[in-house]
Amino acid sequence: MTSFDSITAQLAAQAIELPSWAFGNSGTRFKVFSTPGTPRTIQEKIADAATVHRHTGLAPTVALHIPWDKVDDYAALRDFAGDHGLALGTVNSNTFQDDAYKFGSLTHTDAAVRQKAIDHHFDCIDIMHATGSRDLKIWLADGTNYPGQGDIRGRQDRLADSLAAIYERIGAEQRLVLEYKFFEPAFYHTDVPDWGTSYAQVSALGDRALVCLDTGHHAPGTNIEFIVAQLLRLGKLGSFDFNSRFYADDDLIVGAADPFQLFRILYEVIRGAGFGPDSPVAFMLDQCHNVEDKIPGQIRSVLNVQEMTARALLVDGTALRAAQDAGDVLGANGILMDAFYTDVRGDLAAWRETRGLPADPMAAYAASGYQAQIAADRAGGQQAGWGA
Ligand code: AOS
Ligand code: ZN
Ligand code: ZN
Repeated sequence: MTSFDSITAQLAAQAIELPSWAFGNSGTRFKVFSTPGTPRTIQEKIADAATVHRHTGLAPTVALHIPWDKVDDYAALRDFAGDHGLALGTVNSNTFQDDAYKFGSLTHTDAAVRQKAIDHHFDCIDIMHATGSRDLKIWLADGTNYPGQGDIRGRQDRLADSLAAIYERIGAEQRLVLEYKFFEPAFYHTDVPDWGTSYAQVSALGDRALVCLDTGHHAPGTNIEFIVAQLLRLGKLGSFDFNSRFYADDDLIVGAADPFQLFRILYEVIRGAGFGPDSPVAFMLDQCHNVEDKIPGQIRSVLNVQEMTARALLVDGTALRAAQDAGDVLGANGILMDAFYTDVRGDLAAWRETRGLPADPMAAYAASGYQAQIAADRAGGQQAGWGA
């Protein structure tokens, strides 16, 4: 098997973007619990994201959600993030919480509603110029609940027109990533339900339009690593929203539900040249911490991604290909499983110390006093999505 020492340079280049909304309170329609120390402003969310980065060296950027993270001066917000050792990352649009969007946004039958949704994306692009963000991420809540409620095909055509207007506006260095989701909040059909639809829509736009794969947005049993392999083959995998699911869009800590699936996904990312500083694939978390503390939740998440990345990098590709070519079914499977079963935690801890990071970021955070300090300092923390 490949040695740990030979993979550290690749590990050192790993970057995982944190979602600003992961630091806000979240929950279900039954209850949103508030957690002491929850940020009240985007500046406090950035300070918390910086704390995750300080303890792990893994999370140099934070994604914004507009209008949840709306401020008057985005250039100043960029400087604020820079002062905390972070850059601002992906800008996420929001066309799902205005009454006007009850029956759709970019797909709506009413041209005025479609234009309102397009204009919102134009605002997001302006923000991206001020923040220095590369990616505009579009996730749509559009869809229907009952057969016959909408013209599925007409909605697809209107979506294509709306996306074309948005794509035309993005800058030469910017990208549009289109996320798919097979259900929720619409339950009969969604307008971008699967990777094929996202691929068809972004392919019609151009090279800087790519697919965003949210690991929680697939039916049970879906082979997600196959989708990863295919999109990389087609040059259309733009980004990941990492999280994990037991049942639906649970937005739980990545790697918590099925570490083996995360390993298999990361193996295909590496196999398809989707990993590394020159890769077009952005790693992002898209999670909610409903009952656990948010900062350790995010620390645990990036560490899970790092651990499974290390294991995937340990796969002996030469031996695996030889076994595959020889038709050695169990030999090939054994080579993959050897890497998956390798406990890399000790090696990672020792390597972190050589880089001036805590060997155990979870323990270091718990001992830092930061959680007690924010709990004392901040009263009335915000729900994720407040203020919109
Ligand atoms: C929604 O299910 C998607 O996963 C979005 O990427 C994201 O969670 C949302 O934009 C945050 O509200
Ligand atoms: Zn997502
Ligand atoms: Zn989701």
